[in-house]
Amino acid sequence: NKSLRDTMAEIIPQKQEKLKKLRTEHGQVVLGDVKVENIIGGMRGLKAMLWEASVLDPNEGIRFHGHTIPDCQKLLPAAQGGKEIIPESMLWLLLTGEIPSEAQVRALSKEFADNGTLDSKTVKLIDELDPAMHPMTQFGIAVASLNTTSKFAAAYEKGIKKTEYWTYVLEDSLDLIAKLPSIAARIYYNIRNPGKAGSPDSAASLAVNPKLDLVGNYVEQMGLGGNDSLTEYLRLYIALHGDHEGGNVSAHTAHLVGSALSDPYLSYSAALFGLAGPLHGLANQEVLRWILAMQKSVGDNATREQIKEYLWSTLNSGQVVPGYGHGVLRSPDPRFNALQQFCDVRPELSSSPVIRLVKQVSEIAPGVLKEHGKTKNPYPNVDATSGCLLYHYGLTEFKYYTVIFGVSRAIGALTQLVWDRALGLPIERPKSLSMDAIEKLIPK
Ligand code: FAM
Repeated sequence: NKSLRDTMAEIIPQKQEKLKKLRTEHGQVVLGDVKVENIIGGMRGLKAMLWEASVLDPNEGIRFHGHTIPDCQKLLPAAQGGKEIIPESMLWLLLTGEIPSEAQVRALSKEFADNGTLDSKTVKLIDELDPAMHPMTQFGIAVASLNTTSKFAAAYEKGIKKTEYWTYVLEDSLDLIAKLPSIAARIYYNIRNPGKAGSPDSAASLAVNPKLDLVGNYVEQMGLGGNDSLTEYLRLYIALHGDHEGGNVSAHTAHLVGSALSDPYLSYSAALFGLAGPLHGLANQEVLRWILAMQKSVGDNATREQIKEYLWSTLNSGQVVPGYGHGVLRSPDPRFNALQQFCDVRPELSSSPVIRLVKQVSEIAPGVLKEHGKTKNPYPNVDATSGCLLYHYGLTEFKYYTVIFGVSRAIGALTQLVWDRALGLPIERPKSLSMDAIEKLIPK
């Protein structure tokens, strides 16, 4: 039952050796061409980033160190008394590539609870933010402000060896992951209780119970404790949203900003602002808005034809169908399937009108999107259902949904940041070209 730090210290030299070999023996191997269309097409399809913890197969979906989601559901320890994967287990797998023991996961939960309490300055900062500010903006501000506590930034200022960077980045990352639920819950409290920010009553929302796992605490801190189904859902949701290889906006942003040796708080804050875009993390909020509008229009017992018509009206008005399509995936998202299965085995969920409608749409929309003929992937992505479940559980503040995604994405983005420094990766600096410069390179 080795500690996480000892496990990392053991694995890192092996990985460093592997990278050195790749560079010296295969550094000149060509893995693909750069086409003009890659440059003007958001770098789609360019194999241009190192990302250790997960690889997205266009057809099979995400694999975490080679493990599929169903594998992880079988292998990774759950919370005490729970069945679903917890973020602590997923973080251990992402960081080390190993399946943790139950004792290792419990130790990590305890460490997070011990370090989860926010200092009074951070609480004051959050409480003083304009409650009308989007919760993701509040989240990014609070996370960035913690950089005053960065062990990496302090050590760098003093002068440390490059080989030591990763130890400080790991400490900061674990500290940030421990505090994210407290920050997120504080923002939630202030949205739900206008005018009560900083009141004596609000202090209760910050208490961290040393006996609970990360999500167990988060749910209590949001004031939603006592609902085991919601707690289990959030454990699964947060574990599954953790990592989706490196090229997505939030993950890539953390990696890019971190490559300038900005500390983990600044790097992850930048990632959160990318996550806040409607084509990325905000999609779950958009899906819910769209599904509720559909429900209002077609009612609770909609026919196939009515749903088809509604889908066409969305497409014909020039909008995307939110929750469908993906930059890399070309099949139904296994994260969507996992959340759908979570609903299928719980009658109180599968009979909920909104969740029923989501399922019906997922059976009909692929045909409509194929006929529409634009999107390369007509299948649901994870956002097609995630927000609707939150709504069912009574989280009716749509704008808050992406914050929960933000609590999750940290486990993947910060894992890679540790590896970036452990592997000594350099500052990222791709070459850009103007249209004139591209034209000059085109063979006549
Ligand atoms: N509905 C209608 N049209 C769509 C579409 C959808 N769901 N998805 C893609 N298209 C269109 C797209 O707008 C583009 O049209 P134009 O050529 O007119 O610009 C065309 O199909 C080709 O796009 P693509 O290559 O298939 O997709 P991209 O890689 O450019 O974009 C997404 C990927 C996810 C941004 C895009 O599918 C989309 O906008 N989906 C809806 C929003 C969404 O669900 N985002 C969440 C993604 C999720 F995985 C996450 O990050 N959380």
